[in-house]
Amino acid sequence: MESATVNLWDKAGSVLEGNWNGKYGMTVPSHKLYPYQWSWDSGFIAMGNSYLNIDRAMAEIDNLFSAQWKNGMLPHVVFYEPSDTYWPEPKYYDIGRSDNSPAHMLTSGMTQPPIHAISCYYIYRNAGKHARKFLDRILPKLQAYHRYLLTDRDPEHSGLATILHPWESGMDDTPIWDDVIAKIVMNNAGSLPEYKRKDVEAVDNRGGERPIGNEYRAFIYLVDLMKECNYDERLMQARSPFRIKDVVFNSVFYVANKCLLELASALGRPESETEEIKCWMALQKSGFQLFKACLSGKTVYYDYDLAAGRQVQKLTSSCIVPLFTGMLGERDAADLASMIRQDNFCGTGRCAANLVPSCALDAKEFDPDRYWRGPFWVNVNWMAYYGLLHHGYRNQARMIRDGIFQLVSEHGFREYYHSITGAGLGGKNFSWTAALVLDLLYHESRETPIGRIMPL
Ligand code: 2M8
Repeated sequence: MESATVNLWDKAGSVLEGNWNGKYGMTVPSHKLYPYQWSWDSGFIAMGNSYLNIDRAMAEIDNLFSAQWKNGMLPHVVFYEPSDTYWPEPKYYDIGRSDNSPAHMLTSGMTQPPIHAISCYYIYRNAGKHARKFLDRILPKLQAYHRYLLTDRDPEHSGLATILHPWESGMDDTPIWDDVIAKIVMNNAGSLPEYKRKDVEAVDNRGGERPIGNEYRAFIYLVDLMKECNYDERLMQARSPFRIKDVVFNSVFYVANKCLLELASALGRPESETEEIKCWMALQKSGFQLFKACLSGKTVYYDYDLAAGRQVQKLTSSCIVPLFTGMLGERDAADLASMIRQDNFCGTGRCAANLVPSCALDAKEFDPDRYWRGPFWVNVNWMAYYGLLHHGYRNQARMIRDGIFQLVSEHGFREYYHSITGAGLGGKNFSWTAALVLDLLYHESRETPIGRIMPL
């Protein structure tokens, strides 16, 4: 590696080191702002640590899964000890209302994109025999999680899991659910929950980068509704105004199933398990038709709002993420690659780097510094990178990778970046940004696990 990249490698490693919590065997996303263990953050972190410290990578996943619910649900936050810098606090979720919740731990009552089988595939490729015992105990848990997503979370048998809260998508305030949120606010005018937020204090929020007040109140309204339903899956789906088949969640899920299948075959799991995964993948593949649409003669993918019975046709970074699945035909892939090159994404020269902003530049909702409504996020661009590479758009993929390197070199490992100025925003020393930079740096010289899995 050249000295600039060695430098980045070392810096990324120290971010993960600094965020590691040895007492509980997990890594926080960023001190103060996110003081607990977050599910998909830990998935990305384990990928990064699979290059640096395989024992930590395994501990990260083991500890997360020790909080798995009895129905297979993997909670999006695991609370170890109280912190006064984040709200909702551990007890707010009151998970004892559900017979499925673990008795020994405090967790949230919802999930997040199921990235973890991909992380376990990284561990398998990078650890060899050392990971055997870990994989033997984690595989049944992954299988149970994926089964939960395609049964309890897909009563329609569509092959697509439904999310019941914006936080389950990981892209909290994306414009995709503006209409649903607006309806919740309108229907509950004057009665939305009041509380004291801590996230706006934990981060320098002078620019107002975090989600706005009404959005946050609607988020808490939805948590309260889940609690009222005692986290009963059927009841939640019958009562919730927020029921979305989400493109990013389901794209990640498809790749996770690819990895799970590889792992199950490599470890000699029973045929019933590998067959089950193959059936899921076939169903998922046909399910993606629900997302497919045509925009100016080109294929694009949109979320589907089950409650409204229609696609949510908003141009955000989600639209191009199906590239990451590797399941698209060459024409559809070419359409998405060209969309990334267009003026309203990377093409204008208006942006600080050649990266995909979280919302299209010409959308009325575009806001270059507000959370998931315009800034650059490294994890979504990492997905775009591998998707482009897989479909043969090598130069375009390199532009994305270089854009990420440019931002972290100039502005540090931040949670997200202003898409016009490139300024770092949100949490500092952010774990998944560091972890994914490690993966991209490694990919410079050698094949990475995800690079191997894509052709499947
Ligand atoms: C953000 O979400 C949390 C709620 O889960 C929050 O805003 O308080 C999202 O960016 C999510 O994707 C991420 O996992 C989490 C921790 O980094 O922060």
